[in-house]
Amino acid sequence: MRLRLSKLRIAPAVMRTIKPTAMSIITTSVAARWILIVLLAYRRVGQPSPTVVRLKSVTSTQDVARPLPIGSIVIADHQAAGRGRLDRRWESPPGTALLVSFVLSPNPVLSLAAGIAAAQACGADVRLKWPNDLLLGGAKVGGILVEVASATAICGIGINLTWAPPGAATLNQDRERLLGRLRKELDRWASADLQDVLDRWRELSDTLGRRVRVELAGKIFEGVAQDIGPGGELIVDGNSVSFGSVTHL
Ligand code: BT5
Repeated sequence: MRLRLSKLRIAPAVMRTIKPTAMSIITTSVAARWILIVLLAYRRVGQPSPTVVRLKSVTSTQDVARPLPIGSIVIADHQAAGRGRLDRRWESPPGTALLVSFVLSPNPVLSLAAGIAAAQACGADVRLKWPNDLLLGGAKVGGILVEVASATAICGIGINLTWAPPGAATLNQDRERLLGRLRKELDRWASADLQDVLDRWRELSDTLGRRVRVELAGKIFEGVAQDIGPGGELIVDGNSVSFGSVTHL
């Protein structure tokens, strides 16, 4: 049976969806074979995956993704109220950026894992700045925002493609191809071992080894970013920094 099906060059993914009863019909008549192949191909190609939501304009992809089940992905051409951390705005004119939110299982180092996935999807020139920036040539080209809902984590990723605010960078890549690579990388890194995430983040980091300024609520200090701790916190001159803003000096 396998031999005969493989002679028809049916994609392995299609073969997996063929039930045993259908298998016997397939082999009884050439016409029935082709009808079934066309129907299966239509089922796979003709209907988009229900977990991927594509929209022209939203307030924020994070808001659309929040009630959706794990595995869902929301992509928009434009956000009227895109946001960063700490109530900051994320700006991008329509059609100039990859703006996407993934509904994932909560994970204490998801922001770092998503940074790794995004950097690897973008290419070798993109580096990571703690806690959530993607840098190209030292300028911000993208950012990660993880928001925890009741039993899910909404992981928002924005990457500038053809427009960036002053001082920021653009990646100039095809949005769909970038999204395809990002989905694969995120599949892998969102469920990777903690130690693998920490090790890979260290390798991609542009922050470690630098002098940095840390701004926490009402407190500013400078020091050398030495390492990240087991929860993804930044270690600056022996002090553990779990949130706040970091400037490379
Ligand atoms: C971030 O916040 O970098 C996280 C950005 C996440 C955006 C995505 S898009 C899809 C999903 N839906 C959303 O609503 N959000 C996510 P933060 O580190 O707080 O950086 C925000 C700061 O970056 C702003 O205060 C600006 O200074 C700057 N900024 C705003 N838009 C930018 C852009 N397009 N490129 C570079 N920097 C920008």
